[in-house]
Amino acid sequence: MKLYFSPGACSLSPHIALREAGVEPELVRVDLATKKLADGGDYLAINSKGYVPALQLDDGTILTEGPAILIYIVQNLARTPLGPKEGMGLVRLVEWLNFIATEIHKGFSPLFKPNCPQEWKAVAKENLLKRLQWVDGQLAQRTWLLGEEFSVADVYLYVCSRWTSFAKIDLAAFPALARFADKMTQRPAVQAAIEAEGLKR
Ligand SMILES: N[C@@H](CCC(=O)N[C@@H](CS)C(=O)NCC(=O)O)C(=O)O
Repeated sequence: MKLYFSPGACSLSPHIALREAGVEPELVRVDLATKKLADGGDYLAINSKGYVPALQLDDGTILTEGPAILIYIVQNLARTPLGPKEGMGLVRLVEWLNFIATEIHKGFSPLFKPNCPQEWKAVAKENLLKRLQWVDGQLAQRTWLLGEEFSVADVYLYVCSRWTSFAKIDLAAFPALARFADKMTQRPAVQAAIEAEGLKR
């Protein structure tokens, strides 16, 4: 199984989830600026959308879109549960994944774009802080996003929380989120993925 990734980007979330599932993926690094692979290959031939992550299954099938890949891992690969596979439980998981993808992940995006006007960045940051505040309130009441059950939604939120330092957001302002991120960092799958992506400080 091949995971197309860029160090520390949102592709870290399926990377961690795969390791949580007991799968060590073959990592293929993508240069997001040139859309080239380490061997000079064309990433656009793998994922014509040009962004990571993409997961290539052993039969050659390519999956894209982080939340869809996470659901695939939950339903097909996890040896120990990484979230509900069906019914209302799955609906709740998708509810969280969509929130993280559209409100948190994409909330950070303008802050990373050098060509984004400062006024736009300021508005984006204000909105993102509101969302982080809300998540902080949720985490103050539960162990994991789904309650007592650890899931791929926690992995995705953790990966986004790592971007706060780059965005000059003090995680200490969100104590429950900071505790959650700390707890996530202790997990062996997280440590292994961070090491494999060369992110260990
Ligand atoms: N909708 C996509 C978004 C993925 C995404 O934003 N990937 C970023 C890294 S976190 C990327 O590759 N950006 C480079 C680009 O868009 O050219 C998903 O959920 O998987």
